[in-house]
Amino acid sequence: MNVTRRQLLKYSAALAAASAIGLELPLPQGVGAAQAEKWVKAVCRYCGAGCGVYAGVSKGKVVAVQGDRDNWNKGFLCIKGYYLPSILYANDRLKYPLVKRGDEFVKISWKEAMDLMTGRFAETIKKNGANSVAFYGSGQAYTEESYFMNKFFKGGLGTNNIDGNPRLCMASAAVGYVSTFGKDEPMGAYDDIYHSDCFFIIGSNMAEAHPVIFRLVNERKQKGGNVKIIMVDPRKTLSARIADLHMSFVPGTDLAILHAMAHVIIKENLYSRDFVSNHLVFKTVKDDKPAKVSFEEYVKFLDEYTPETAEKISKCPKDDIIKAARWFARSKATMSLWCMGLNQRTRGVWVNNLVHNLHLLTGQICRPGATTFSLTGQPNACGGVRDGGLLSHLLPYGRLIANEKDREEMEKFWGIPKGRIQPKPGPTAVDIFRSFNKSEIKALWVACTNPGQSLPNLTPYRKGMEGKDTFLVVSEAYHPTRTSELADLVLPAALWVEKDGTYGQSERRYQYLEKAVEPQGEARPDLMVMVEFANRLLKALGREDEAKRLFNFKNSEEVWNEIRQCSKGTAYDFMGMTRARMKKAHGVQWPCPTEDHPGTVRRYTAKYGDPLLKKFDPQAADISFYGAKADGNKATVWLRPYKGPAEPPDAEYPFALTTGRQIEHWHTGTMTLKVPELKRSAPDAYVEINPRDALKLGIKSRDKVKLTSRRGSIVLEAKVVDVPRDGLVFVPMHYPDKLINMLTTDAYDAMSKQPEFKICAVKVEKV
Ligand SMILES: Nc1nc2c(c(=O)[nH]1)N[C@H]1C(S)=C(S)[C@@H](COP(=O)(O)OP(=O)(O)OC[C@H]3O[C@@H](n4cnc5c(=O)[nH]c(N)nc54)[C@H](O)[C@@H]3O)O[C@H]1N2
Ligand SMILES: Nc1nc2c(c(=O)[nH]1)N[C@H]1C(S)=C(S)[C@@H](COP(=O)(O)OP(=O)(O)OC[C@H]3O[C@@H](n4cnc5c(=O)[nH]c(N)nc54)[C@H](O)[C@@H]3O)O[C@H]1N2
Ligand code: SF4
Ligand SMILES: [Mo]
Repeated sequence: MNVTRRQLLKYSAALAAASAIGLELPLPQGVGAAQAEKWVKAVCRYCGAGCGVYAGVSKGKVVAVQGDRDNWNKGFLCIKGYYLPSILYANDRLKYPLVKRGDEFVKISWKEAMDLMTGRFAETIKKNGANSVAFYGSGQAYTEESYFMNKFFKGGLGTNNIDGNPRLCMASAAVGYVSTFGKDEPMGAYDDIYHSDCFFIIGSNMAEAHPVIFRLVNERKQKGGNVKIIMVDPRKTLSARIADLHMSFVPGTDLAILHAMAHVIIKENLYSRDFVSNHLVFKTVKDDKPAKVSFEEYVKFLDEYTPETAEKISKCPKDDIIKAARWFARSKATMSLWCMGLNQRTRGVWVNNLVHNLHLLTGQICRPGATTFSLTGQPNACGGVRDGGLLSHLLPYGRLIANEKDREEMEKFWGIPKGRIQPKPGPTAVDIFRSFNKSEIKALWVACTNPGQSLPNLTPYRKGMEGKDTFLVVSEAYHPTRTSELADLVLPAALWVEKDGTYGQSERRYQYLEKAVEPQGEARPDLMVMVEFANRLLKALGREDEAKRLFNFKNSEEVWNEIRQCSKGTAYDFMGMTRARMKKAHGVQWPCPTEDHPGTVRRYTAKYGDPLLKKFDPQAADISFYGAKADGNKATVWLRPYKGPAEPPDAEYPFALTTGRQIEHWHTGTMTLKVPELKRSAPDAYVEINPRDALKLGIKSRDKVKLTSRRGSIVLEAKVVDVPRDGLVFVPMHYPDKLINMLTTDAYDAMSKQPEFKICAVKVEKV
């Protein structure tokens, strides 16, 4: 079936508008499908859901996209997926390297660009050491690209000045999993949605940010009999409209709600004694160190978190809290799903821990439908950055910079001298830019991310990026962006299926994307630019032999094969995911230790098929949290006291500002704002304000409204809708000419270093 643009828009609206979702929705092939001469297997460029797609190619161009019916998404895509072809052919695709001369960007050759870049990096390193350069990467780069840069910076240059934008996104979830279970990444899978009877969705607007996963939740609700959906969000989002229970509360207070749910679960005897005694330890923090406590001490800790107290703190009705606790504990299988509403918080790790606590106490974990599942933001935040270790404190596949044994293991694996990897974690995202502001970092390469728009509290960082004595290189597919406009050198990047590589997504699913078409103009795959850079730079530093031995990859497959070896023997283990197999498969879930292993749907349970369980914990009968070896393979229930946000509203700034997403657009809009249909559907920024607050302030829809925080102000059109709760306003993050991050705070979580994009205090005035 070939559909018109109008039909496609209607289809996607239906897919998003929860109430309209039915199983009868036809599967459109996308605009232009009839012209396709061949279909190339790939994955959607956007969210971490990782929908399988086929790209339709005609005369060397991608002309259509259709969903892969043999993949988990069963052929369904959201509106962004269907319009992928347009992003390749936008007018502002960058086709040549550009250098800044005065106020202008001038076209130069690749040779000149690489000479300039390696010259500047080499000079800086020779004069100031390796810690004077840095790389800021992305959860949207391919796994091979992230792994290569990580190896080059930590193992080649010997600096940990390398971090990625998942620090703004998944860091709290990653640290949450590690602190509770000893290892990162969810134990469950999308398959759990088919078996769950209670969905606890907290701080996630799935209908707009993960529409095709949300479709599965709806399908389950419609087919599953008495299936309950609890939605915990201070906005009544599109997702909240299908909830059986929408729990609204003052932003940043949900820690109190989660503790009160645990309180009810204990008081009403709804917890699992078996789980508590066999699989859990309880911990608090004393003198800055984790300290074990007893179950009884935990129960005592919960005493003060009665539903009444939680209601006082959060303004969420206590009856809602009690109801939620009962549904959560009593359902046959409960699945939690969350995203930035939890992670982008100064208490991001803690609130992640508290969700895990509920699953552990009730034993709602490690069986079909019962699991605690972090939704991933970017398409390769899991694969390239969390698993591959492109964060300043990590080494690949669960190893840590701070752990001597892990460093030695990687030094041996990479074939570099002992002691090359520095023992101290490097600066994280925000701190890289703070150092760049102070010229401590003097040369910075930014690839596949747009920090000039996406960092919080932009003003100082944009000033730093423009700095005259520092050197900023930006690899981009478009120009200008709010980052490339500040660069000294801009390198043109091949986009999406103009190159091949691997994504690792939400449910530990790795997928290979084939190359479908040639890059445009002189654009090159980032990986090949990185390889050339590494070889030239080491040569300039007099280490040509090492470059040839360690960094001379010819293609992504060679890097992939090293990655598989690097994962061998770890809790990840991709040995079974050969390139040949990945080309044919519709995604494979790790651990996958051998070529004939089908991949792992559920981890930490022998009964449901974790192939590594007996290897890491030979004594285990069934469930074992073997990532937490030091705790006897038991998971940790953390005692995390309630703390509010860094900048709550006050008399002078009486509203909370929250920021986030719309279904049509992707982050900084460089791609989706170039798609005419998406731009028409969502053309401009706005501020959502509810009718009660609007009435008090004399504001109507379309009025101009000025928002002011302690850091900046912005004028936006008002959209009066009953979505945000009282005292809360919402602004989308997507619009380059309306930089909402001029207002947001760069206060971050002490453990994950993830900034609190979700809450800051503002004044709201009619202009
Ligand atoms: N269309 C689209 N989809 C995307 C993306 C995109 O740019 N566009 N980006 C992808 C990426 S990288 C990410 S990280 C995800 C993000 O996906 P989501 O996290 O689902 O999306 P957001 O809109 O950022 O925020 C989610 C919700 O958090 C709520 N929230 C705010 N404060 C609090 C709080 O204190 N507690 C709780 N519980 N909730 C709160 C907000 O009201 C909002 O509805 O989306 C991915 N998918
Ligand atoms: N206010 C506010 N700010 C936020 C958030 C929020 O909720 N609120 N969310 C945060 C989160 S969760 C995230 S993930 C970040 C996202 O923030 P960014 O990563 O900065 O946003 P993107 O627009 O995804 O930037 C990716 C860039 O890479 C380019 N690109 C695409 N493909 C390629 C390629 O193959 N190679 C190269 N070199 N470039 C390519 C795109 O054109 C785009 O400019 O934003 C964060 N900022
Ligand atoms: S849900 Fe995410 S991965 Fe799937 S089509 Fe939409 S943007 Fe792409
Ligand atoms: Mo994200």
